[in-house]
Amino acid sequence: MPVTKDSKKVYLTHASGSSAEVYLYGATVTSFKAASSEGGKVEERLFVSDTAILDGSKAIRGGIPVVFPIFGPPPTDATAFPYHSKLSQHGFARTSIWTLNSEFETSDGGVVVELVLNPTPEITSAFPPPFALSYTLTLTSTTFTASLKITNPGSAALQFQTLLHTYLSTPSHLDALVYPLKGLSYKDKTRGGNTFVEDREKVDVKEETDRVYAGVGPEGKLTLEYGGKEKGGVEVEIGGFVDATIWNPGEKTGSAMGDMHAKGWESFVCVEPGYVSEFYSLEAGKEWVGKMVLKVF
Ligand code: TA6
Repeated sequence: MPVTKDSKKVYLTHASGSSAEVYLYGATVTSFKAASSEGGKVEERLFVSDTAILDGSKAIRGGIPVVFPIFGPPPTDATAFPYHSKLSQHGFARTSIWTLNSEFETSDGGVVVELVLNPTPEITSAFPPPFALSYTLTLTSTTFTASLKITNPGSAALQFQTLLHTYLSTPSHLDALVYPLKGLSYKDKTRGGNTFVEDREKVDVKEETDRVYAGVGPEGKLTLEYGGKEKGGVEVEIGGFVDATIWNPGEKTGSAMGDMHAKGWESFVCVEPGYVSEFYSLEAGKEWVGKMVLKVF
């Protein structure tokens, strides 16, 4: 069966042997297993902490958390953002229960599920602006596509930030490289949030890295390459999103995280397509789509 489900998760299985899993909680994808080429060894491509909280009491540490309608800490300007300023870090999408709305196969055998999040009374009490989220996930033999459609059914503009907080598994963070980022400006959260211009052809995360690069999209592609003997990696194709955060907490920050297993930070690089450098203002009745395609190699 290409799609099965239980009370907590939806399971996608492709004829090639690739697979994916997504929690209804936060619409958090927690597994994408695929071979680098047809007939190759099927391997897990996402990182989820061994000590991730999976009972719905906290955002899942790993996989692909959905960030909406804010990225990072809430804005401090309560006049400009009376509702966003009261939200928790990264917003409520990643800690809300989504609904499986549809499932189907494409003509070339891709397995597709759509999850939706519409305002619940709890959400509306904290965030009154109307919105509708539709999250379409597509699995093929070597790719996984996440497409987030944000609709504004209201009569006023909807302000939002959004991001797919993708934890890509790596044999070691020490020889992982992300490119191309050279020439892009980035906000460095490890250096007071100041802005710099990337001068490296390939960016490593040997030190704690928390950088929001602007101008990666709206159409673009980043590559995460595993160095060393285990050559391989993941291409991250971006559509709609204009920014990308590159994050690895390193030992000091990582070891202080209650839901990060010991040395967990050595096994992932976050490559996070987003629209986060500013708030997007979605006009009444309009929709916006952000898309990420993971292609393993
Ligand atoms: O995307 C990077 C980041 O914003 C970091 O600053 C760090 O806070 C990370 O997200 C994880 O945030 P979380 O709320 O999931 O602990």
